[in-house]
Amino acid sequence: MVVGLNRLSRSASLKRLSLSLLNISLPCNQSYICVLHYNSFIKILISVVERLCLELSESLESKITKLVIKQALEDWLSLNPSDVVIVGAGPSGLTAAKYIAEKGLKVVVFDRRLSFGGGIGGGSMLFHKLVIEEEAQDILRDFDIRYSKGEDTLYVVDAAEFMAKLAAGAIEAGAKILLGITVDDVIYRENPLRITGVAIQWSAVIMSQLHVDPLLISSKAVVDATGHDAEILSIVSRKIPEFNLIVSGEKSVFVELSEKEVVQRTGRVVPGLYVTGMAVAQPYNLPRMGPIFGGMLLSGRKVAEAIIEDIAFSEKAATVAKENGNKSDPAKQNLNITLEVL
Ligand code: 48F
Repeated sequence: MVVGLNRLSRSASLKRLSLSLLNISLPCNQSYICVLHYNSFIKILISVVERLCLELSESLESKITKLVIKQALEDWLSLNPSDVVIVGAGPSGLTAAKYIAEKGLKVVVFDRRLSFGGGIGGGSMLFHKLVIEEEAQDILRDFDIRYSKGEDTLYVVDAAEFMAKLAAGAIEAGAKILLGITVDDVIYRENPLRITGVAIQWSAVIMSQLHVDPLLISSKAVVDATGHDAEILSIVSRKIPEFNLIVSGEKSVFVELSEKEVVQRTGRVVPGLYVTGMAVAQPYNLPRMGPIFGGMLLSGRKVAEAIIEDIAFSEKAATVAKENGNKSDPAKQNLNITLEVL
C-alpha cells in the first residue's frame, strides 16, 4: 500500500510543519508527491504523535507550573504547625524573626503587602534616611547594616538597605516570609485560655471582598508586629472578651518617652500572644515616635528573647512533668503545664 503525503498535507505550510516536526528533510517541494510505504508512514505518524505529546506534557510552561506548586505546597505543609507566627514584616517583626529562627525554632512571618519592610520604605516623609540610637547599634551589626554617624548618639541608615538587610537576615537565619497574606483572626482555646494560632487569607481575596473561608495555622506563639494599628490585639480584644484585653490606642508624638516605653512594655500580652514594635503603643496608651527606629529593633529582639525563654521553659516543664509522671493521664498533665507557661 502506498500513501501520498501530499494528500495528508493539503497545504504547503502543513506539509512544512509535518516535515519540521519529524525533523527530517525529504527531497520534496510543494508540487512533489512523496510516496511512502505503509510501515514507514505509520512509524512517522507515531513519532509525530509522540513528539507532540512530549512537547505538550513537558513544555517549559508546564514544568514551571509544576515546580512552583510542588515547592510552595511543601513549604506550606512544613510551616503548619509553626513554633512562632509573626504578623507583620516591618522592622520589629523582621528583627524578632531573625533572633527566634537562629535558635532553631520554626518561624513564619506573614505580611499582607507584597513587600517587606513595613514603614521603612517610606523613610522619613519620603526622605530615604532613618535615625537609629546607639543602643541598637549592635543589632545593626548583627544584620550587617551600614550606618553613618549623625549627632551625639544618633546614627543614620539608608531606608532601602535597612529593609533589604533586615529581611535577608531573617531569611538567612531560617525564617520564612510569606507576602500577600493577611492574618484576619486568631485561634484560641479554653482551660487554660490561650491563643494557639492564626487564621490567614490571601490579601487579594480580602480586597476583592469575596466570601472565602480562611486557612488556619497553629503555633506555640503569635506575635503582633502589625505596627500602629495593633490589628491582632484589636481582634483579640473585640472577639475574646474573656481575656480582658483593652486596646486604648496610641498617643501623639513624644520621641524619648515612646522609644523607651515601647521597648519596656514589649512582650507577652495574654498566653500565647506577644506584641512588638509600634503595636505595643496600643494596649499601653503610649506615644508615637516618628522616623527613629532603634526602639523597633530593640523591641523585636526583646520579644524574641521572651518567646525563646517561654518556649524553652515550657518544654523543660513538660519534660519534668513527663519524668515525674501523672500516672492517670501524663499527656494531659504535660499539655496543661506547657500551656500555662506560654
Ligand atoms: O508598620 P510596621 O513597619 O510596624 P513596626 O515594625 O514598625 C513601625 C515603624 O515602621 C514606624 C514607626 C517607627 O518609628 O513609627 O511606623 O511596628 O510594619 C507592620 C507590617 O504589618 C503588616 C503591614 O503590611 C506592615 O508591613 N500588617 C499589618 N496588619 C497585618 C499585616 C495583618 N493583619 N496581616 C498581615 N500583615
